[in-house]
Amino acid sequence: MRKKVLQMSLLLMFGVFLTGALMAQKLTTKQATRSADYHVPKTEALGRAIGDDCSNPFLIEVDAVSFSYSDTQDNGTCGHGNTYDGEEFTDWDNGEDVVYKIQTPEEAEAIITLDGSLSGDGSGYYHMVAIFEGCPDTGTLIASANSSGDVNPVVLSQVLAANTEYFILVDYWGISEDPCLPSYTIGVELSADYDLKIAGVQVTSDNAGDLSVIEGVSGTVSYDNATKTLTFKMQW
Ligand SMILES: [Ca+2]
Ligand SMILES: [Ca+2]
Repeated sequence: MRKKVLQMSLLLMFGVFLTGALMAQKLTTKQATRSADYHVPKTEALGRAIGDDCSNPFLIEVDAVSFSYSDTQDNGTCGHGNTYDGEEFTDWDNGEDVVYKIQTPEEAEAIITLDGSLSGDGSGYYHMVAIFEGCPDTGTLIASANSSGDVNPVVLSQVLAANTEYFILVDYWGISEDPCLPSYTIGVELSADYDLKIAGVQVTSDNAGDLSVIEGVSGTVSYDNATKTLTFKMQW
């Protein structure tokens, strides 16, 4: 019996290994069809249109956490110029790009979702998203993710510090006949876990406004993290 279980485990492990290897091969094949080392000519002029670069970015204005934002660009990154094209992303930033600026009044976890269209030549997904503290060419890269040829949407999760200027870069593995991401929707969700638990339940930006949803908590209970105030409104 034990031998059989062992055989099955080995078989399962081999299967997982094989699936992983096949997936890796698939991705490599897809990416290999995309010519490398081509760069869309860099745009030097600054801020011709909103989103072109960090001198004139799309602004994501966060008044309070929790926070939700969504923006759809029907022309994608097209027409916004290849402003940012460095070494750190190899080919993933050599096409036209768009920039967003975000600042949060309190520390929060950001989940950034970039839902991009298929490439202009229909061969796959070639978009990427990155977050920088400061402008992409002079600031510090915090996190990035790309579509690896066939991953869409691309999701990035990152804790943002309070009152700090961050820029989100949407970029593309451009080639001469397909220099920009044809269209996309970007979503940003901010939420926070506070240093407080009630009845064993974590207080977050999502439930702070009405803690009576927690089992065992009655009356109207809320928490304001800015002033660290827990408010009970008892009913007599
Ligand atoms: Ca640009
Ligand atoms: Ca670029």
